[in-house]
Amino acid sequence: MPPKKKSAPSTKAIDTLLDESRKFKPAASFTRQANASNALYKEGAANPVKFWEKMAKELVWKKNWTKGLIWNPPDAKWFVGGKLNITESCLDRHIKEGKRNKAALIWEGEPGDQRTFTYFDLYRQVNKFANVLKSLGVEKGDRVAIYLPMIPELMISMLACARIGAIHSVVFGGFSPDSLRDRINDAEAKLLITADGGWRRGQIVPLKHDADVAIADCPSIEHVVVVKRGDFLLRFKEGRDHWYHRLMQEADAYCEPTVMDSEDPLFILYTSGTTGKPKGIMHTCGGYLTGVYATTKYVFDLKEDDVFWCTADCGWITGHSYITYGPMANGATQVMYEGSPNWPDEDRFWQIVEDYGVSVFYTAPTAIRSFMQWGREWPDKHDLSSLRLLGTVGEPINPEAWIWYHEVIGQKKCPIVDTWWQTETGHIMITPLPGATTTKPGSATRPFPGIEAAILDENGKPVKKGGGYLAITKPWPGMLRGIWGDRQRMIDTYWSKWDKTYFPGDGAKIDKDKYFWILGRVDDVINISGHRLSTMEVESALVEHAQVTEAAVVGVSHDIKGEGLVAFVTAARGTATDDKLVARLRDFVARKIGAIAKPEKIIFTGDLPKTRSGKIMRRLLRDIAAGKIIGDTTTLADPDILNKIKARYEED
Ligand code: 7RM
Repeated sequence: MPPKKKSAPSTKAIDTLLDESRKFKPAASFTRQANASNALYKEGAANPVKFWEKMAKELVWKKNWTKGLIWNPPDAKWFVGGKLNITESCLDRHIKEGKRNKAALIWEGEPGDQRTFTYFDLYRQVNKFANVLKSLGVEKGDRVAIYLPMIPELMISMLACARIGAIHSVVFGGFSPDSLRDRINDAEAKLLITADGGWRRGQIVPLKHDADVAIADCPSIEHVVVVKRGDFLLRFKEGRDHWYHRLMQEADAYCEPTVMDSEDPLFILYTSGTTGKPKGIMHTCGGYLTGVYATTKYVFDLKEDDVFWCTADCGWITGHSYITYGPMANGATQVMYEGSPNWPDEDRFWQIVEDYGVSVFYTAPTAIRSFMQWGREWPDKHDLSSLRLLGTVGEPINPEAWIWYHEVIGQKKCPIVDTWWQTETGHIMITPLPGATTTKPGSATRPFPGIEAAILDENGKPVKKGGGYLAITKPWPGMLRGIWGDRQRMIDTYWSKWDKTYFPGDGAKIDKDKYFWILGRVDDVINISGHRLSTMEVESALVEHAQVTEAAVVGVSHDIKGEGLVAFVTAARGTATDDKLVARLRDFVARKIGAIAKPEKIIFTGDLPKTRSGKIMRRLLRDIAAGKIIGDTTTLADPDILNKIKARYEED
């Protein structure tokens, strides 16, 4: 007999059980100096288009736009008729307006080498490299693939493309030759920028070697520019391959910025969907820069003296928006680091914070959970008093991780901005405004001014209380303009659930103060006896237990309940992972959120399967729990972990 499944009532999308009631009011001392105040919310709500036009006016334009927005769902045009080259906002204006000798980029390599670029240095390098690209036949609208480690040349390459109107497609340096090949071929890139190698955990990442493997099957590639990062072995193909430093020696110092339409493409960035083929998300010049500029200014509260550090790689959207474009458009000083957080030791990040006096720090919950596991003795060894604001992005942050971040890293004095957004949204969408918004651990709080979001049910009706689907109900400047070469897929994925409303694919709940709590991907919602639960809430309850550092919860089919829960748990260092702990954890979950959420099974594992950007891949754990053949693992950071978990699961 097939299992009897009760289905959820159609109006109620997700039940929510976890209740977090701690609140953190901004300190008066922070509020007094903050870039944002509550008035900004009012301004955004009164007239979103006018609000964004005001933000756009703070950038450099060659020609003013005639209309703020033309909205033909799902197509938006922002700052219509406006002309600009975004590098003038990121570089030229700063060297004209007193920041010529200000440090733009303070870079540290994993082996400990350091390089600092003033705004003038960066401006020079970008201009020269733009001329190099031109000399190799790159023209406006051509695609350029970038496959580099986190070195200054990565940012220089991106900005040089933008200078001449070429569309960059950055491929994360940790991706395999196959992934690189598919992305180059999809975009038909003409030129590839790579390096002889990069450093990761003391090992050389042989980028040029991997690139050679990839481009053996890339007919569109005409030239390869190779940055010399070390003394790494490589093969050169005469006529096709060129050393970056050689070309730079001969390049002219100034490159006239190509005049771009506000709606001309700026870049493509591939994001892997749940099914195989990655989607080339397209962003344009005027709207995207306006969105990242304004969110950087108000969410990170940047001041002339700040040292900003976003720990992401430029291979992800976070690195595009909050390393290359947002901070540069704000004339900020920022730190860039090449390597891993636990090399040579678990305090590398805190050493960097101390050495450079980092004041605004932006990282991912997965990193914070690692720090927690490594223990507070590592940050405690360092002077972190320069920090004044902390941020998170990438996944829901469990309240316990939030509190740890607040107490151990922020020393109880730094506001935390939990920022929700996506590759597709281009910039931060839901976030506290530091100094203005009272925060609640685990909540991304409210939409950024000028952004309108809602929680809807399947039929597009607002969910008044509890959980549903997150929806963005008005167009915003940084919204994706398409998927490269596949318009229908963009419509199907994001614009088909409801009318004229964007569907990000996340579940969320709203509380009585109209705060948003992101519950994770809707694919991760499970149905136990007719209750639709977000696995994220069960994970948060588990992480709250002192002996748990990380947890991933998935659904498996269950004869009576329809679905039951399996929890994969990483225990705190030195914990005995025995049956007693299993019993304690099951009881703990029952107490925290209710008996319905008690896991059927708890499997202890040293690590969880994660994407290369650190997101837990529950889909693969679902396959293990269901005894299925494991699905596509190409985006997995460390495939070995999966085999270990599988063996553990089958043992159990
Ligand atoms: C910036 C980035 C997007 C997905 C998104 C969510 C999840 C990101 C948060 C979050 C809860 C957050 N782009 N996500 N930020 N969930 N709270 N603050 O990560 O395209 O790589 O991923 O990440 O599921 O849809 S992304």
